[in-house]
Amino acid sequence: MNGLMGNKTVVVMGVANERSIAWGIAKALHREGAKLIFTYRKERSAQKLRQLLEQAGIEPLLCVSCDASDDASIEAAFNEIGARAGVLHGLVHSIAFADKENLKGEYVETGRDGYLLAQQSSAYSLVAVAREARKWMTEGGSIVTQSYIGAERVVKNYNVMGVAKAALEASVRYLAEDLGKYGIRVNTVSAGPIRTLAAKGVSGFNDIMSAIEEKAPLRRNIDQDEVGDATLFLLSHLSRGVTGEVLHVDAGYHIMG
Ligand code: NDP
Ligand code: N5H
Repeated sequence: MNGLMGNKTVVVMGVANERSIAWGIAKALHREGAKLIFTYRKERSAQKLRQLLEQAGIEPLLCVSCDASDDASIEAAFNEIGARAGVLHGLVHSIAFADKENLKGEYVETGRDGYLLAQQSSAYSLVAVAREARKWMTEGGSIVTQSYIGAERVVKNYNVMGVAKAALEASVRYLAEDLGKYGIRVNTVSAGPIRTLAAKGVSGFNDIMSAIEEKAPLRRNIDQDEVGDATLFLLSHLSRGVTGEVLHVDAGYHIMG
């Protein structure tokens, strides 16, 4: 067995390009010997992914399309994944979506459609994929999702996504209780801001990064590789006693008043 993840198969959802948090996670998992399966939504992401895998010399077990806001798409993807892999040991959920119009101004203006879009793509999607993935986690497993401090506190402009991340973190706890009896753990990483495609063009992103350089105990921002290593820990045997947890990978920013 080679590395921390030797003989383990992990599904990674949410690589859009080389800046994606999910790509930082995939690199860490590959380094530690995991067999990898990827899901994507847009064809553009699939093309990027294939390029990245080739450049990095990673041979995936499977790449399959999966729209996390569509139950039929999730079911079809996990049926194909199960048929190929037989057993799954890990799942990385690195997916969120909200309408740009709902990521600025006042939260009180959020309409029903925008609220539901954020919730179903960013929070319910974890519940739906956990339900499908657990069918193949017959040797126990570990599920890790990505959150942000806007789940716990009011962060300007995060608005509807803060409420979706609060639901995501509560879901992590309820899923941890449900799946614990099968030896499946469920945790989340709460990352500091990272310049990714999803973060592109959102209001206030640069100001938040500067505030962290000033205020965080480590006086710097964090990167995809640091989130990758922390997620690797939560997917590996090293974290076998940890479930239902929110692990902050944010240079310590969350402890500051
Ligand atoms: P990316 O833009 O790189 O990744 C976002 C991913 O979400 C894309 O791969 C996109 O796929 C996917 N996605 C969105 N909606 C769906 C859907 N319905 N079905 C399937 N896939 C979907 O950005 P990040 O890496 O930054 O984001 C990953 C996670 O990290 C998110 O949950 C985000 O909230 C979280 N996070 C990010 C932080 C940051 O500062 N960047 C900080 C803390 C948390 P496609 O393009 O193919 O649709
Ligand atoms: C406080 C902030 C800054 C303001 C809020 C940002 C929220 C970002 C989250 C969501 C995921 C962004 C989003 O859905 C953008 C889409 O409307 C448009 N973009 C896209 O469609 C691109 C092409 C695709 C790849 O994006 C998705 N989502 O599929 C928070 C920041 C400091 C930290 C941050 C950026 C957190 C986070 O959760 O991502």
